[in-house]
Amino acid sequence: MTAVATATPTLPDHLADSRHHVLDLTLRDARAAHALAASCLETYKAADDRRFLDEAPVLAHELPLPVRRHLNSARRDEATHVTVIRGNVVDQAALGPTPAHWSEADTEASQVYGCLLVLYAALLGDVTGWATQQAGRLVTDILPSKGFETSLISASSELELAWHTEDAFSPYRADWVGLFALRNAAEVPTTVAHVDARRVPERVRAVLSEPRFVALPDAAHEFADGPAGDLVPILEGHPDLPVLRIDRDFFRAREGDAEAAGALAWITAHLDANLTDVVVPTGAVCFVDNRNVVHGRRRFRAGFDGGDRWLKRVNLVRDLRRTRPGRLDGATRVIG
Ligand SMILES: O=C(O)CCC(=O)C(=O)O
Ligand SMILES: [Fe+2]
Repeated sequence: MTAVATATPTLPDHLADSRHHVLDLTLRDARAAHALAASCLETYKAADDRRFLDEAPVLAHELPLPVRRHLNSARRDEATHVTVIRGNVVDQAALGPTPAHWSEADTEASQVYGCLLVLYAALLGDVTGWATQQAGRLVTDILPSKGFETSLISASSELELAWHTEDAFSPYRADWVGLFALRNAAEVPTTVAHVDARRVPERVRAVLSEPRFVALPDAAHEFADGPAGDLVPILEGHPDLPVLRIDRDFFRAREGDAEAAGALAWITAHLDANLTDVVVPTGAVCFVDNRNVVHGRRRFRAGFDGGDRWLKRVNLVRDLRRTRPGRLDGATRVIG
C-alpha cells in the first residue's frame, strides 16, 4: 500500500511531519518579496502603520505565487501545525546588533522585516496586539534580555520556555502566531506539541471539555489589577480535531476538583511526550497554528554580544470582529 499524506488527524506517526508545511523560496522569489516589503516601508514608514495594516491584505496579492499558495493552504487546512517559509533575505550587516531589550528593538533597519511579516500574515488573517504587552506594539520582538534568563517570558534563555497556547487566558487570543527569525545562528529550536485525539481516554476528554480550569494571564502581560483567572475548558471543537487551550505554567485545575487535576496531569504528560523541535533558522518565517498546537522554546545560552537570536512576532486572527469586545473602539487593533 502506498502511504498518502492526507493531513488528517489520523495520520500515522511517521507522517506527522506532513503537518509541518515548509516552503523554500527561490532567491528570485525571496528578492521579490523583500522588494515588495521595502516599497511598503517607503510608502507607510513603519511596519505597524495603521493604513499599512489595513491595506496589507490587498498589497499581499503582489507576493510571489508560491508564497500565496503556501499560505492559502495553511489558512484552509484545519490540521496544519506550522507553516514555514524559509530563505527570506536578511542582510545581517545592515540589520545591526541584536538589541538588549524589546523596547530598543523597533529599529529602522528591522522595519522592512516587520513589513514582510505583516504582508505574509495578511494572507492568513488580521494582526492584533495587546495593550498589556510590549507597550501595545503590533509587531513585537523576541530576544534574550539580561536579568530575564530564567524568567517565564520569551526574553528568557537559560530556562526552557514551557509550551503554551499563545495568550491562552484570553478569548481574544490569536489563531496564528507569526515568527520571523531575523537572526538564529545557533538554530535554537522553537517547540510544538499537539493532542493526539486517538489517545485521549474518553473520561479525560470529557473533563477537559468542561470549564473546570483556571486560566491565569501569563507573565508576558502586565495587568494593573492582577490576574482574573477565568474558568475555561482545555479542549473545544470536534473531538477528532480538538482546539487546544492550555499553558503549562499558567493553568490550574479549579480549587478542590481532583478529577480536573487528574485530567490536567494527563494532558500535561501527553503534551510533554509529544513535544517536537521546529527550528526557525535565520531568514525563516513560521506561522504556528495556535488552535492545533502549543509552542515553546528550548533553553539556550545567550551571549548578550549583539549576535543573539532575534525574532519579530505578530498575532493574527481569522476574524477581527471576534475580538471587538476586547478592543476600546473599532479602529484599534490593540486588545485591552
Ligand atoms: O522564541 C520562540 O521560538 C517562541 C517564543 C514564544 O513562544 C513567544 O514569544 O510567545
Ligand atoms: Fe508563545
